[in-house]
Amino acid sequence: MAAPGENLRINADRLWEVIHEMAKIGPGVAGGNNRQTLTDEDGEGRHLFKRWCEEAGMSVAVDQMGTMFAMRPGTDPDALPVYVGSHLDTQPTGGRYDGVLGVLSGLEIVRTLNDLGIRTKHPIVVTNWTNEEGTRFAPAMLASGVFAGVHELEWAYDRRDKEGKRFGDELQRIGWKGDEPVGGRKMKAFFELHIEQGPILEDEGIDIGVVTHGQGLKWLQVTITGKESHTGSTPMPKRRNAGLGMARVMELVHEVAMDYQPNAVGAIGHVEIHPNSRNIIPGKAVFTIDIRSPDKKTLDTMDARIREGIATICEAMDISHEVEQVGHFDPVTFDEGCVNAIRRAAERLGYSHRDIVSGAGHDACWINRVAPTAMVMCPCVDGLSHNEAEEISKEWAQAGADVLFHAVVETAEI
Ligand code: HGY
Ligand code: MN
Ligand code: MN
Ligand code: MN
Repeated sequence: MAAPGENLRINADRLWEVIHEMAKIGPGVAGGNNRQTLTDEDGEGRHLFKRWCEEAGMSVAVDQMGTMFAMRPGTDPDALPVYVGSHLDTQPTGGRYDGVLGVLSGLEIVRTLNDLGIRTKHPIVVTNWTNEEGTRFAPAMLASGVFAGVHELEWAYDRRDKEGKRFGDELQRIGWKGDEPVGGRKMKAFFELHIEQGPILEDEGIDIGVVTHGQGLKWLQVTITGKESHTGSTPMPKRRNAGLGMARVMELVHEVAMDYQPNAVGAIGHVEIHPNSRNIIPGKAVFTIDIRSPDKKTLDTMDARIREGIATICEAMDISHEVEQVGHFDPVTFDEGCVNAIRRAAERLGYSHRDIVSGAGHDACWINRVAPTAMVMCPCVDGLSHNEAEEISKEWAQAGADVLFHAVVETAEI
C-alpha cells in the first residue's frame, strides 16, 4: 500500500478560509458559535457544506438521522470506502473549531486530491454526524449512536429539548430528514480529526495527539423534589429546599471525582430550579451529572457512590429524588491499525506527536464499534473548548489535517 509522499500536504489557507466561512453561520455573542443541532442555523451550515462538497465533485447522501455522507468515487467501486468526518453542530456558547475542523478537513482532503489529480482505489466519504453535542437533545453523539446500533431510530426521534420539541419533528422541519436507512453503510475505516479540548498537547509543545483511547462517560439526570414555600416566613427547620439538595449533590460529585484523580472528572453543567422565583424556596431541581473516566471500574464505582450519596442527602433533608441515566458509553480502545497509520503519518511528515486519551466524547467513540476507527488531535489555545474563546493556530490545523490526509489516503490506497 503506497504511502503518500512526505511532501504531500493539504492547503491550509483554503481550510482556514472555509472554517471561518462556516463560522459566520450561527455566530455566538463572543466570537464563537451558537449553531445548535436542528436549528435553522444548523440547516444553513448543512447547505453550505453540501454545496462545497458538490463543487468538489462529491455526491451527498443523507440518512434518516440527517447525517450527511459526501462521497468521492474511487477507482474500485466495490472497495469499502474510507470515511472521514466529525460534526458541524455546536454548543450554545461553542467555538469555531470543535467538530468543524474535522468535517472541513475531510473536504480539504478531497480538494487536495482533486488538485493533485489523484484517484484513490477506495472511495472516500466525508461525514457530518447529526447532534454530536447532545446539548439540545440528549444524549451526545446521537446519530453516530443510532448508526452503530446503540440507539433505536424511534427512540432518537422521541428525544425532546427544553421546550418539549421532538428531535424527529425538528429534523423534518429543517428539511434534513433523509431516506437512507441508518447504519447500513460498511466502512474500511473511519478517521476523525478533532481539537484536543484539553491542555496536554499545547503544554508539552506537541503538534499531534495520536488518540489510542477515549474515556467513558455517564450522564445522570437527577430530579429532586422538596416543597415550595415562602423564603421569609418558613422557619429554617421546616424547609424542604430542593435547591439546597442540588447544591449538596454538586459538592458530592466534585468530591467523588477528586478521589480518583487524575483518572476521573465530574461536574454538573445543566441545572433547572423551579419555580425559580426570588422569594420561593425551590420545590424542584432538575440537573445532569457528567462523570467520566478512562477506566470502566472507576466510572461504575463513581456512579454507585454518587447514587448512594444522593439518597443519603435527600433522606436527611426529607426531599425525594429520581436518577435517570441519559447518556453512557464505556471507555474506548481505538483500532491499532488505524492508530498506527496516524502515527506513521505524523512521523513521515515530521510532526511531533504523542499518544493521548480523549477526554471528550466523539462520534468516533461509537463508530469504533462498527468499523476500524481512530482519531487525530491537534492542540487548542489554553486547552479551552466549549467556550466561545476556543482558538487554534493555522499551523496546528495544517498539522492535524496533513496527518489526517496521509492516514486517509494511505488507507484508501493510491
Ligand atoms: O460531551 C462531549 O464530550 C462531546 O464534546 N459532546
Ligand atoms: Mn466535538
Ligand atoms: Mn463539543
Ligand atoms: Mn465530540
